[in-house]
Amino acid sequence: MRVVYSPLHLGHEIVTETVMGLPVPANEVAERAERIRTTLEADGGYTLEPPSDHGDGPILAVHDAGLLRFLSEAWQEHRAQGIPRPSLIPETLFVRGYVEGMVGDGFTPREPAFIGGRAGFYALDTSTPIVAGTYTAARASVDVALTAVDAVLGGEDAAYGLCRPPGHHAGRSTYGGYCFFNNAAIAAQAITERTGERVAILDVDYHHGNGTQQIFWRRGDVLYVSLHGDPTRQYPYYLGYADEVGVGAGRGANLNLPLPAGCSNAQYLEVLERGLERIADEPGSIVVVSLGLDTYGEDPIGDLALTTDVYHEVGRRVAALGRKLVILQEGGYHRPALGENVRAWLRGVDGRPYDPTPATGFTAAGTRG
Ligand code: OKP
Ligand code: ZN
Repeated sequence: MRVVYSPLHLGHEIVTETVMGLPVPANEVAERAERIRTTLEADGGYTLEPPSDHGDGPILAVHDAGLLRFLSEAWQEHRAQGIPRPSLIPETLFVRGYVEGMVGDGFTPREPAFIGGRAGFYALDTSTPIVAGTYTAARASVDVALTAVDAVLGGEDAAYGLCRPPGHHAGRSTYGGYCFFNNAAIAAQAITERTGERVAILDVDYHHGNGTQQIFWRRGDVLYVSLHGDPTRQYPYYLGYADEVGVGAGRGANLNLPLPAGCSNAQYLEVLERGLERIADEPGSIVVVSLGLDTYGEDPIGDLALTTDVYHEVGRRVAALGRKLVILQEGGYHRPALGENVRAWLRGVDGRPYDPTPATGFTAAGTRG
């Protein structure tokens, strides 16, 4: 399988994130992508290639021009305004209460000039710091996704984009949840434009892909199916409920499958079947997968109980749809097992058996050997 990877992610070097106002060690760190890369290289069945530059066009087909401009300028502005901080975190967030009863009634929200307020105009949370290399990394991550699309449109059955930073929380005009541009949405949009076909997105990250849902909410040509921790207890909290089905032409083209805490492999596979049945009902030859491994039992921010061997089975079942797959990396924060979990998933897609790499000390059951 072709694997697209860019070292430019290394410039998005995050040391701490803030959670409920306090700094904690960052989860979405460069080591994640490096662990995946080295594990796939050691496997020998994957050929790594760099992304090619796809320009602004595919980003602007999905995102607001203001978000792109903000992200492209944010770090320099932050520096120019003389703020001696290692990263840019918004001072305020543009929450709905500011303008409740005003929007759509002769009032248009304005983007401020001061960077602390400007960041909050676009941010969803305070856990997504911007550093010197963030924009370059986020652009490379989009190009990784689009190069994986090129591989599949060029005839490959499946391609894997080792995207970092991830994308599925980024909305039309918002960044957050460690995401800046919505790689999967940009990929799906590019596929619909280039093939004229319908596209399905299967999001198996532990978190609901609120950005992807929002971008395609009114669209009937892009189906969004997501399995995730129930938003009553889990980020992104405000979206991801089962009764969110889309509107207008998009009605019925959004399927949320919330999962209980402690969800086992068997329970998970049952819910997965429902998602796959919905995708099988949909016309189209390509599925975009938002692949998160934060469903793993040992994930520091997830609360499901999946083990490495189930990822092989999930990959196998997704491939059994008989569609071409553009598989894009999202989350997964238990770094010691992350590479193996991705490798198990991809080997399932390839129809190759999975045995743990001995050197990692991990068994298929996910316990330290
Ligand atoms: C991104 B992706 C940790 C709070 C973390 C943000 C989670 C973003 C997940 N206590 N909040 O979907 O893996
Ligand atoms: Zn996640």
